[in-house]
Amino acid sequence: MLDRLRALEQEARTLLSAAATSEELERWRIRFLGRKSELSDLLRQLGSLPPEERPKVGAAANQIKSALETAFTERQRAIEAAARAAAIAAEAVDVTLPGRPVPIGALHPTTQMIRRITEIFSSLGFDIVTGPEVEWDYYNFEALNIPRGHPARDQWDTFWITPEEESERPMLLRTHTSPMQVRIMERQQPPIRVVVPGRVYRYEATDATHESVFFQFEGLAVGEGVTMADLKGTIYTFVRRMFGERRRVRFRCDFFPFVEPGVDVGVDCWVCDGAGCSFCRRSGWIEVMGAGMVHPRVLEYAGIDPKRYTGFAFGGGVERFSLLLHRIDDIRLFYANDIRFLRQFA
Ligand code: FA5
Repeated sequence: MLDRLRALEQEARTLLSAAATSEELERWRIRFLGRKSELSDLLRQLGSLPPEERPKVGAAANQIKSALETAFTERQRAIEAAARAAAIAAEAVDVTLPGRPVPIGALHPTTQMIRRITEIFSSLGFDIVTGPEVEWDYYNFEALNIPRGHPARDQWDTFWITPEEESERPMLLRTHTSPMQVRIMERQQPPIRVVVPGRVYRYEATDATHESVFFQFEGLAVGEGVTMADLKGTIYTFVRRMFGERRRVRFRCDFFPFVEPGVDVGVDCWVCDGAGCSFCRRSGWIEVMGAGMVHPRVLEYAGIDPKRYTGFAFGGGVERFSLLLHRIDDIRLFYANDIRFLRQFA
């Protein structure tokens, strides 16, 4: 029986060191230390041994049992520790992995262009102000020398706000930023130098160069002795900073009811250097904005003495500048929200 006990211990130790998981360990425990194990059987048979052998074999059997129990506990601790280490390793952060990119937004091309325009005028001493998009008919038309029935109103058809009562003054979505000329002059005496960027609305069919909602910028300078030379100097500087220092600028007569004289401002084509190409429609020139000397009647409307003060005003389309500078062929791309288009300006 002693031999059998020793052989059993040997076998148990070999298999214990091979057990790698807690399931294998449990199977081992049932097999070698469980109630139905061979060792328990042998212990139960002690009574049938001759009395002189009993103490010796009994002591050896009990010693083997407790030795196996100790070995089991040690093995169990080792397997648990290994499992914990594996779990920690699985959760570990690999600090050498490259980071995931964080999506970063960018300014809309129209916002970028407004900033570029206003930065140039700021550097020339102009203040930047904004005004209401919902405007009285008075500021959008009347005070700009465009009375009711004036044919120029057809050029700037707009969206009207339905009045709640017959007697209410007519309101509309402004068709240009020019109403701010009057608003500014009403609240400030000269000298005045402001630029007004903002959204404007027109009731017209959209196409590659026309939107019904778009942005303009307005400029106004009023003071004593302000002349057409000041207007030209300001626009020369602005146009060259915007379109390139080598550009030539052309002023041609044009009509806007709120300026006299009125001009349209052209720049020689920067694609062909004025020779004529498909970009400038073979003319060599590109029209970029309207301008003129503030009409005396507009000064009067705003409460400024036209005998003492004179001024100039100018205005242009923000998207038109982007179209021209980036050679984009359709204005509708700006507000179609196609991320592939917008990303090109990021
Ligand atoms: C005006 O709106 C005048 N208020 C400009 C002005 C200001 C003249 C001060 C004199 C003194 P006009 O209607 O031409 O003018 O519009 C000015 C610019 O707005 C145009 O040159 C064009 O670039 C842009 N624009 C006009 N209509 C549209 C449209 N439907 N879509 C996009 N841009 C437009």
